[in-house]
Amino acid sequence: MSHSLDEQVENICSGDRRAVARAISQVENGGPSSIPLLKTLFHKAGRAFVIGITGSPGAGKSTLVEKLATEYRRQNKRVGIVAVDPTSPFSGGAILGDRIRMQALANDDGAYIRSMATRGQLGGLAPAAYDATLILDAAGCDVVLIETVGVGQDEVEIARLADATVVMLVPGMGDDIQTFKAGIMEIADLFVINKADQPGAEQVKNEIKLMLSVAPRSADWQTPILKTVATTGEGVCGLVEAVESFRHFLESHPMGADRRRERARLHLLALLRQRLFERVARQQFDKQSIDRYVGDILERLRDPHSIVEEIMEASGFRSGSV
Ligand SMILES: Nc1nc2c(ncn2[C@@H]2O[C@H](COP(=O)(O)OP(=O)(O)OP(=O)(O)O)[C@@H](O)[C@H]2O)c(=O)[nH]1
Ligand SMILES: [Mg+2]
Repeated sequence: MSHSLDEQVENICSGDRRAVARAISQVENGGPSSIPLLKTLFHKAGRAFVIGITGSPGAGKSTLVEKLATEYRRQNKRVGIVAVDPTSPFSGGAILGDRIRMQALANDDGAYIRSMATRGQLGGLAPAAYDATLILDAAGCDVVLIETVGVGQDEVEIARLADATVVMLVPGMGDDIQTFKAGIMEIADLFVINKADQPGAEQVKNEIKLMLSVAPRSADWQTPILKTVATTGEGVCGLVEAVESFRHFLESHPMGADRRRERARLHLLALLRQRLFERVARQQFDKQSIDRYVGDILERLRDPHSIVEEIMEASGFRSGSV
């Protein structure tokens, strides 16, 4: 290990917030320099409990995350927060809002707050969020909270990184629950109905109950449905307790080990996919050559399979080997 890497790892593991922030930027930018760092940090991590919090835009995720983090800090736990916002063109503003809201945590040495809004990165957001979580874990965070807007595939993938996934709904969502059902509802370990100070919370609860009764998951874990008012902190302690119960459940139930295995498998496959693609892309791809290939396909001069084989061969893969 080089001297500077040694030092960087030491600073991260001692919980130095600037070192942590720099390391996350480094992996977010995705350069090859982050790989030796991630290799080393892997052996320093593995303790943090990762909680994914997902819900529709404006559901109150950031407000709740801040209250959760404050409660964990009260219990003297070190907390990392990763807010992932791949969709919003206004994320700059939202993140600024979060910063102001999270002022108390921003001045707390036991709390680490990070937003990620990178789009179009080769590896996608899920691997970047995974790496950020690894860094926070190595930095000594007991809990890492990942906030995502629950709208797309990215979020489902990020939810798979978490030990516990909290899906947040709000009163008056109506048809949204139907849309949510498609991908996000299935991944909930806990449901939270936030903005319970507004009318209709009980109705949402009944809709979730109905949904759970027709699509039961693990027979051993009763998915709780909790109500919160994130702005006042009402219900937050109950949520922390419910998450703690789920954590105990995972420790003693095969589901816990299954999830860890599945997560390691998905991450390994994602990395392999990314590295293979990078290898080919670095050597063979620029926009012009892609456009040329696409033109050939459109004019039916060549079929895409032959083109892929040609690209792979030119990248050093023997023909027929893949
Ligand atoms: N009445 C009420 N308002 C709330 C509650 N929780 C959050 N809000 C308000 O809802 C708005 C959105 O809250 P955020 O925490 O930014 O929501 P978010 O889900 O993080 O939003 P995005 O990250 O932009 O998707 C803010 O004005 C909050 O003050 C609640 O329990 N009750
Ligand atoms: Mg937010």
